[in-house]
Amino acid sequence: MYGTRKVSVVLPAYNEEQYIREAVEDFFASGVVDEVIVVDNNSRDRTADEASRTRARVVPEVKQGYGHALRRGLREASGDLIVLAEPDGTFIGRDVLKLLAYSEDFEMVCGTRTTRELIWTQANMGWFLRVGNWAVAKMIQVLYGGPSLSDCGCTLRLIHREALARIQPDFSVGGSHFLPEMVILALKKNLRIIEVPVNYRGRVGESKITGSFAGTLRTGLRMIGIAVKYRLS
Ligand SMILES: Nc1nc2c(ncn2[C@@H]2O[C@H](COP(=O)(O)OP(=O)(O)OP(=O)(O)O)[C@@H](O)[C@H]2O)c(=O)[nH]1
Ligand SMILES: [Mg+2]
Repeated sequence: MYGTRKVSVVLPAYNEEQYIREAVEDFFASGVVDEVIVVDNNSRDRTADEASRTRARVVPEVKQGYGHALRRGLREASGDLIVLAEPDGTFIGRDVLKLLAYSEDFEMVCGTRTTRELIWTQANMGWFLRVGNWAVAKMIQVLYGGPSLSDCGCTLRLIHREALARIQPDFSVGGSHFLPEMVILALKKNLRIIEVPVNYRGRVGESKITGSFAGTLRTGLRMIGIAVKYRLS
């Protein structure tokens, strides 16, 4: 609980057997998390088994994709404040407290992985990823007259249930470029958004999206595509 508000954490999981249990425990260990939803996205390893040994609620999502998994988790979460994160060891459970501190004043609080002091040595945050995330975030900021944005690809973020209800019906992206759609829809509804610096560590287990240059480029181009599409529509 955060004050009188129930806090949910959504963890999209595709073959994350190595860290899923520790991730669930780490988020509960923050002391403020009431519910963890693990969305098992057709994992072929023991992700679901491992998750079911924890206090998390495990829900299967058969539509394959990062966006589909997050959208399913957002539908399942029962909290007043809903946090999106990843179960791969890149994010730290106690950083939820940073998001919560700003949730008093903002309807959406997005993590940013651009603060050098918080990027761990092993983190997958090379220059291309860092500059690319920053450039697409700035593009969205300019196109939609948003607040200062510096990272368009940070899963760790918080949204109020009422704010989510206003944008949820318009979600359309099921792939790896879901996060910018979420921000763009929120900006179009004039929701109050702020970014806060969060820790970013190296991942445990195999990377699925930004582990390769090609994967990063593909996701980046899709993010630009969605930013332009909504501006023209
Ligand atoms: N790529 C991908 N990720 C999925 C899918 N379903 C759920 N996920 C989860 O979405 C999160 C993002 O994928 P990651 O491989 O961590 O990608 P990333 O965060 O860009 O890069 P790294 O953490 O450095 O590997 C992970 O928690 C995945 O388990 C899916 O269909 N595709
Ligand atoms: Mg990751």
